[in-house]
Amino acid sequence: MYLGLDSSTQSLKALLIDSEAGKILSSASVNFTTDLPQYNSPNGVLENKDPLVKHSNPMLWVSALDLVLKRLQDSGQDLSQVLAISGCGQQHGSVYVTAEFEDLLKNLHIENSLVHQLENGLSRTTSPIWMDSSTSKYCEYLDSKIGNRLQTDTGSSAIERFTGVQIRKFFKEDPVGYEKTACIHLVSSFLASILSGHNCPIDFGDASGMNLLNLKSNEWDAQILEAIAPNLKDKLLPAVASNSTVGGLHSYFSKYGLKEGIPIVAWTGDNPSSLIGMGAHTPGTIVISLGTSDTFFAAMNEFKTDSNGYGHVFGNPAGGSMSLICFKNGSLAREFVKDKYKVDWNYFGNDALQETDPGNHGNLMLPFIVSEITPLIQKEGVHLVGDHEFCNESAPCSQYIRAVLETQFQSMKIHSEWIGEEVSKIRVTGGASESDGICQVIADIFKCPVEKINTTDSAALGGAMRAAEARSNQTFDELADKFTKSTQIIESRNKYSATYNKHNDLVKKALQNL
Ligand code: XUL
Repeated sequence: MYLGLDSSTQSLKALLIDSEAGKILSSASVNFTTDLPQYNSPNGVLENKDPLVKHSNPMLWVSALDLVLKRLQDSGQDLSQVLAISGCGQQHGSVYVTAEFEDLLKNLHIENSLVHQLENGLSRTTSPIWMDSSTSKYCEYLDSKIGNRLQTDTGSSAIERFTGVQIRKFFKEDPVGYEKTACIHLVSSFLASILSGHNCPIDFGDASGMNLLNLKSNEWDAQILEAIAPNLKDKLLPAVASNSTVGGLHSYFSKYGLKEGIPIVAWTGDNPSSLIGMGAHTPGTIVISLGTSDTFFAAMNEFKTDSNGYGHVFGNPAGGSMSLICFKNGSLAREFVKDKYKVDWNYFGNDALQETDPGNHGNLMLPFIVSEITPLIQKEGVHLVGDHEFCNESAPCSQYIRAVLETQFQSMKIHSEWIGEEVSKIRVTGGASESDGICQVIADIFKCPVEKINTTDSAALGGAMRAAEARSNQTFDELADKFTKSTQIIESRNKYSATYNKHNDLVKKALQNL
């Protein structure tokens, strides 16, 4: 048995697999809003007056770790059979710990909760997460200090949510807190550290979301580190390959029936983990993940960066690189339209699309319910483009539903053009991917078949598969064959090709006019 965990924005999930039999044995999950209301963090985020600031309480994740393992144990599986554990976390979010943190980890006692024993080990009580976009001035600074090399060496130009500029903001706003910080973690390495009982390194996959790792050498970039904050090198452990074993399970976790000392394989980011869990570890398959954020990612044949600055290159946990593009207004925008017109998901993802025509007669909706990452839009607002009736909001609601979906996926196609690699299929995951109607829109816009697979927890599954690959003789190809078989294929329809070419031009123009 191998165990995979996924600490995402809104929940922590655990998934147990039998890697030989190709079976998912059990899963458990903790919802941050409903299961841990005492943290006052609806959807996993702390409230803040400034809409650009998005922080979370790291103790929420720690509390969830105890709870999810308890729930997994209660599901009746014999956890002493688990041979190794890995996992992943929401990307970019950073956790700041003091020099005492490592002692607290080492001395964890089975009789107390993790939160009770670790809460005094933080040098910053909150963690900026990927939704934060309050660092534009630090991005300008970093770009001016490092120039174009920032993108060609780290895979991304300076990005608001990336950890480098978040660290600089902390150093500038709270130099004493920064000084007290002995080690800076990502969500992934923070949770791996708790399992292992010592500070664990960040893997190449998640480290690429920091603007600090030189992807040519896979080492922290000395010049960038210096530009961010003093002595930063001392606060980061050297990054490691994703299949490294970073520790053995601390005896604390024997309270859940797990065996002390089983290997902990380096944790990675949720998107790199999903690349594995979707069976997309080799080039040719794109993954579109429709979650809190919509993400687009794929293994890459060659290292190439986005001259427009929106796309990223991350380390692929299976080796080589992967592309990633993140859209913050994913399900948020779909939910906004669904709620505005008081319809249910079935109507949204099926009937509304039957009632309207592909291309929507050129009617578009650019929905920025929160500030957007791709393209960078700091001001919220919903923009309607099209005929008089549509722009006056007097068209049937089905048109607004088609408009939001088509514009989102066309924007995704436009913003992924820089990758320029051959694609044979798209695999979809996340809530909205269950709708055949939505998958058909994706297939028609991308002109490519869309496949569904039978797990919705691809990031947690990727964690379990990565643990199995690193600690057994099974390869990712073999594991993907067993765990990621396609269950349904939705073909793209040639007859709409010209309609969507025109639609592509319209969306490009609308984006330029924003
Ligand atoms: C990726 C990103 C998000 C988070 C969500 O760059 O910011 O997809 O990883 O958990």
